[in-house]
Amino acid sequence: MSRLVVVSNRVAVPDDGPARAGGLAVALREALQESGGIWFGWSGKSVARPSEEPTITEAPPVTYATLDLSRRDHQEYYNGFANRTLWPLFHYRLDLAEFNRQDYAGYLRVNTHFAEKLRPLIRESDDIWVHDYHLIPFASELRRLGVGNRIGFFLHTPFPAMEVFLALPSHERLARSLCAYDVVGFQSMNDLRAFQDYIVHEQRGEILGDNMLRAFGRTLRAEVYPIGIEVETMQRTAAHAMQESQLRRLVKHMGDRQLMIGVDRLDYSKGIPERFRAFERFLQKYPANQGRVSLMQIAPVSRGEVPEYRNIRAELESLAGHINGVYGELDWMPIRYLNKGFPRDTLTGFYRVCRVGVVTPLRDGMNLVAKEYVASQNPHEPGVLVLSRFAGAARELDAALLVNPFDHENVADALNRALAMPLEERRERWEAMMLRVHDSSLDKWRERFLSVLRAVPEGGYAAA
Ligand code: GDG
Repeated sequence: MSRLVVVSNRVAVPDDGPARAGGLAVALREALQESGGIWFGWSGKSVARPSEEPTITEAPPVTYATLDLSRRDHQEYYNGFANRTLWPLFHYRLDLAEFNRQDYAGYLRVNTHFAEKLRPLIRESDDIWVHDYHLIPFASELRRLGVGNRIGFFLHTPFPAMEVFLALPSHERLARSLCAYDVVGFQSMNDLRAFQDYIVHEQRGEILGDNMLRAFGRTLRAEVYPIGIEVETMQRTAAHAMQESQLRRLVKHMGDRQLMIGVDRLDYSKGIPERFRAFERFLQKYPANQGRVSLMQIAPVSRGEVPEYRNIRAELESLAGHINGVYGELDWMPIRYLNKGFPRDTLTGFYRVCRVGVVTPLRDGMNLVAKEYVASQNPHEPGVLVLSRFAGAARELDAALLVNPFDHENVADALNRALAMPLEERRERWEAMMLRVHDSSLDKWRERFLSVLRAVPEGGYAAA
């Protein structure tokens, strides 16, 4: 088997401890363990004078190679173009997208620099797998340096509709860069279709069938690979978590009241303020639930240096305060807003004790929380998932109660229906969702992508 080189913005170096290693990190690490290879990317540090050479951590058969960023690169590449231009644009938030030439130049500069630093570490037979919107130009930079290896790319976010993508001044350069890969993976059909649309209508590219396309003088495969979770681990952890003291305390405190749960990085794409408003509407419209049902919202801070993220934090604090002030009682609070993270094991236990999982992003590539909620349920007494139709996960989890997160009335009704749902229906829906969660487990996602990448003919498709 050929060696694998994984490139991602952040690298889960083993010395950094298990806290940061989420499911995706574990899956990528496993792939690297199997075939041996390199995991390359940013160290997570921004420093005054970054060293020219990557820091190498050997953990055979895997080599971790990370680079620090200068403060300026961190600002322009990461906080700037990646998180203030591409992230909002890819999530349909043109109103929040900043188009700043300097940030764009920083984004290209870091991609070039990273590619130059990886170049000497690559062997001719390596397969290279690049992740996410931070690194779209990475393959074209490697190609410029003469790298002819198979290179794949997976986009974790949505790919926006053509009209939205066109608002990006550098749309053509980015699309051209995407076509420098041999395989481009998207989360859902929606994303793939949007990309094809752009290629055909804007760039006069060609769709060749069998998910192949030709554009910018290259032939590549663009396909859907819905990402998933580690299903069995999640199920096991959730069942055990019930013995944890935090969980016992929570269950005791709840008594015969019900809980709904939301878990999201504190990000405007996740629709948390809209969710709070819909929950308020639910309390107004179905007042019998006052005093009986609370929404527990876990929202660890994310990208705190970007102004839009500070704004949403302030907005949520004020909304939760307002709703709790108006509806709360001495012994009951409608919203339990926890602006911090919890250990993964505890989280799975939270999912299990909450009767309703409220996953209502305004846009989301996939949304793993939806799948985690489903996998953590007690099979005999599963809870109900209320899921935004704008999450990639809605394509697979169509047995959830699908909602439009912009429509508070619609979400409020779904919350009420979820609470009242008879056990038999809950089980039927849950079983249907579990089948889908198994079908697209994290292992299967990784194996599917890598087997397609490894099947690319030497020298790329055009050469075949
Ligand atoms: C991007 C795309 C796509 C959350 N709070 C805590 C915690 N989490 C974990 C969740 C889940 C993960 O973080 C979040 O994953 P999501 O998929 O929901 O969202 P993004 O972070 O935006 O991820 C997304 C994903 O990439 C994968 O391709 O699905 O669409 O935006 O696993 O459980 N984990 C712990 N404590 C917390 O408080 N331990």
